[in-house]
Amino acid sequence: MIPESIDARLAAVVGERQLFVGDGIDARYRSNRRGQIISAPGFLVRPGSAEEVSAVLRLARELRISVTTQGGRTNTVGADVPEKGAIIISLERMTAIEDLDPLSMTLTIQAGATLQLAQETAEAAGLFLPLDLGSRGSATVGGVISTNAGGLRAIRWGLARDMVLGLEAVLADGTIVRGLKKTLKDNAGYDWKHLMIGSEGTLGIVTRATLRLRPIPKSTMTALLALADFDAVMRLLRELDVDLGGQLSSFEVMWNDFYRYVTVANRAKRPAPMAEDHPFYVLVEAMGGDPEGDPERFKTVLMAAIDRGLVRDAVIAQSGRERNDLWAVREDLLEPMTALLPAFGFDVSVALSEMARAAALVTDRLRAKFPDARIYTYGHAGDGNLHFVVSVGKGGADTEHQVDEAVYGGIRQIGGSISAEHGIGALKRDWLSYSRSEGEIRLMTMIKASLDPDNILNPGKVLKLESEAA
Ligand code: LAC
Ligand code: ZN
Repeated sequence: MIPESIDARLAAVVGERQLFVGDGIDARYRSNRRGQIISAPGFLVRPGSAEEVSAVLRLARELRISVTTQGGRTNTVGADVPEKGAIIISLERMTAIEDLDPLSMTLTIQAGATLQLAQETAEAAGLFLPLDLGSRGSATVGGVISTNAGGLRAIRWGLARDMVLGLEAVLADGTIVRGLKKTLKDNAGYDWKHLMIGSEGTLGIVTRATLRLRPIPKSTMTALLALADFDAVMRLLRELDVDLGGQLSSFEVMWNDFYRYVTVANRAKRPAPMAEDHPFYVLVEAMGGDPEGDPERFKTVLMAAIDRGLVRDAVIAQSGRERNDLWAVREDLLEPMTALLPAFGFDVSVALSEMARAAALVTDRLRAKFPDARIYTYGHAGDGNLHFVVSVGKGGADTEHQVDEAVYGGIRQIGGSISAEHGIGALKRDWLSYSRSEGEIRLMTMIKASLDPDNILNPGKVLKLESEAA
């Protein structure tokens, strides 16, 4: 008997129309977002259910072919790029909204649905999914869960992890683990879902999730503020936290270099909302339940901060359009950042008390190696999360390594994390030991070995295993 081909066996699981082989796989599935890593996967399957995902994994394990899961492919660290010859499981067909429970305030949705669809589904029911990030229109529910995305409102509502009540995931051996609970409290044994959340496709494949929703805020107040130094930024954070009565939901900081560069680059599209010569800018948003009183209080609190000299200038959005224009300063980065290529992006975190020192140290270390480096600094100040975009005029692996060393060496010195919210993926794997102890990495390796002994799930990501060639 002639053994059945892999193609035929995969087609038997997902159907011929949902299988693509070799060169028949569209280019967009083969590389990471910026095209730094390009791969030659063997197969792309687009399953329609957890059962199909399970059958594909059983086959992959039997044949010893690795699997990389893809959602919206907005990952910044190459966690969504398959190995040569691997099977890509794209969840893009699994987009169904399965249950919206207004009383429990939960949304159960398939992993391939976009974050935006989840947000809009909640809103249509008068509810609110607080997780929000620039790539909301393409990033998927499964993707934000498996990277434990943070984004723009983590200061108030936490990261993706904090919004997942229940999960369905498929393990490397094909076991479908169903735990779509709607309860906030569930201490019945190990909370296994947290192993899947943030594991970047290396421990299991998330197929459905039950998300925690909140009542939809009735007021949204947005302002751009200018400040003289980072001390003032931190003092403002503390004061707004208290003075806005818990309504502070975003606190995004931009160093002058970032603000100036982005507003000048986007000037043809929209004028800068404020002069470009302030050392720091903070985009503040608050959300509350009193559409009459909240904006008044917001204004009063900000005016008082100006009167005390803490804030040098302020623009408060008076309409939805003005709000979008203020957010665009922080979010409309595609063209300005594309103009910098080749460039390297960073996503680190340090204690709030160390943020200013970390930014200065990283800048010094970069300039020592690359005196003409262009460095743009911004981040989610309330979370200790700094982003750097660094352009040194050339790309390539050697340059990248030197730039990485300058940044991560500084973060190691300060005791921070080399990834706040984007994950480790393929691009940061070699630096994991800069912010995780030996014991931590050993524990991670033990978890990986126990859940995926054959290293089928997204190999080459997060951890460097002994079994892999040096
Ligand atoms: C941001 C992405 C880079 O905050 O995390 O814009
Ligand atoms: Zn970010």
